[in-house]
Amino acid sequence: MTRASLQYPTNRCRYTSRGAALVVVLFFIVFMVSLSMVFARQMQTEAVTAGNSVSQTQARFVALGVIEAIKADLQSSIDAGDEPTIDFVEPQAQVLGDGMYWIIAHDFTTDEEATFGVVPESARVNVSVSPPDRLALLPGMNTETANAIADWRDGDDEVREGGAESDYYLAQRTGYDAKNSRFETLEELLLVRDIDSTILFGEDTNRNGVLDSNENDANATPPEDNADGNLDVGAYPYLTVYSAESNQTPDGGERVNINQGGEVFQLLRDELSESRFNEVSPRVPGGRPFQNELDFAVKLRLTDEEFGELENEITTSGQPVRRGLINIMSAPAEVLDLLPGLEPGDGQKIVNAREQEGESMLWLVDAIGQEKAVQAAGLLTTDSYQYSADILAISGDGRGFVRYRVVIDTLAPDGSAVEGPRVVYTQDITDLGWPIDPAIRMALRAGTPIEEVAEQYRSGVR
Ligand SMILES: [Ca+2]
Ligand SMILES: [Ca+2]
Ligand SMILES: [Ca+2]
Ligand SMILES: [Ca+2]
Repeated sequence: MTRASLQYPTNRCRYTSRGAALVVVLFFIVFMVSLSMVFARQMQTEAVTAGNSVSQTQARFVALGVIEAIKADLQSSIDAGDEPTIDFVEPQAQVLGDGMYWIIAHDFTTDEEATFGVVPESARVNVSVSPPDRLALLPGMNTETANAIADWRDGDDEVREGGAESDYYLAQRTGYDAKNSRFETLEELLLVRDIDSTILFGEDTNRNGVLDSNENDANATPPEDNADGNLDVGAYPYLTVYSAESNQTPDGGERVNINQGGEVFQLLRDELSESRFNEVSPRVPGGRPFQNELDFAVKLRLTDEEFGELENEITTSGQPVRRGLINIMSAPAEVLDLLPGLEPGDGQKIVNAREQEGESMLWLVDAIGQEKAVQAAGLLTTDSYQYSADILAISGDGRGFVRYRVVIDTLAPDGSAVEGPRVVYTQDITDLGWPIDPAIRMALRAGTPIEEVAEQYRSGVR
C-alpha cells in the first residue's frame, strides 16, 4: 500500500488528466440519455394515454446513464494505474439529461436523514467469509442463525450447534439442499433457516436508512415496528457477498510468500538499504510463521516507510483470490467492530485514527494496540474492487421514477485479476416507494425547473 492508496478521494490534483478523459465519457452519456428521451417523447405522441409510462422510461434512462457513469469513473482510475475508486460521480440531487438522480447510501450514525454515495463493498461484512461468532453480533442475529449461515455455505453436511444442513431443508414443505458453497446474492440469505425479511431489513422497509413515520407507529401502518423512536436497520446494510481482491501485486505480478523459501530475502535486499537489510533479515527465520503482512512488519521492526514499500509485494496466502477483506479506510465503525479479536469501541478508534499521515498500515498498532492489530490485519485491505449503488432517478416532470440497486465488479469472473467494470447484480426496487423528501416530486410535477430543484436539494435534505 502506498500513501496514494490511503488518500481516499480527498486529493483531486492527481486526477486532473483522468478528469479530462472522463468528462468526454460523461458528456457522451448525457448525450445518449437525452437522445433516448427524444425517442421516448416521439413514442409518446403515438400513445398519449401512456404519459406516465413515458416519464417512467425517461427515469429509467437516467438510471442507466448513472450506471454507465459509475463504470466510466472506475475505468478511469484503472486506466491511470490505480486501484478502482469513485472520484467524479456526484451522488446527490444531480441533473442528468432531462431528469435527476440520487445514489442512496447508509449512515449507521443517524436515522434522521438520508446519506448519499457509491459504496465500496469492502466496507461491509462478507457473509460468505465472516466467522459465525462475528455474524452472531449483527442486528437480529444470534448464535443459531449465524451457525445456520455457516452450515449453508460450508462444504460439509455436519450440523453446527443450532445450525442447519440439507436434512433440515429437505424436510420442509418445499424441500431443497443446503448450498454448501459461498453466497452469490444477499437475497439468498432468505433461504437460510430463520432468516426472513425482518432480520434482513429490520424496520427500514423502504431501505433509505431513515426512520419514516410508518416505521415508528407500531402497527398502525405497515411495517410492524416497536415505535421506540429508533430505526432498526436490520443486517442487510452491514452485509455483502461480493468483496474480493486478487492476490497479485498492483502491477499484476506474483506476491512473495513471506512464510516460505528464500524469495523474501531477495525482496528485502532490493527494497532496503544494506545496513537495514543486515539488521532486519536475520529476524525472518525466527519470526516465521507470520500471521499476516502486519505481523511481518512488527516482528522485523520495519519503519512505516519500509513497510509501505513492501506490503503490496508480500503475502501469507497461497490463494489467487482473497475474499471478504474489510476496508480499513472506508468501513464504518460498526463494521470494523465485527473484525475478529476486536470489541465494540475499537472500530471508532480506527475511524478516528485512519486519516493520519502514514505510508503503511502500521498506524493500526498505535490505534488499537499491537495484539489486536496483528490479529485483525489479515482481514484488512485499503482497496475495493466492487462497488454498489442504490440509484434513485426521476423524470424532469416528476411523473416517473425508478430505483435500482446495482453492484459493479472490476475483477475478472474468477477474481484473479482486474479486468474492468461490469455489472454483476441489478435489482429493481422501485416498488419500495419514493424514499426521500416527497416535496421533490411535487415541485417537479408543479413545473419547477430541474436545475432549481437540484440546487435546492443538493445539500441538507433528509
Ligand atoms: Ca454445509
Ligand atoms: Ca425508512
Ligand atoms: Ca408501522
Ligand atoms: Ca424502532
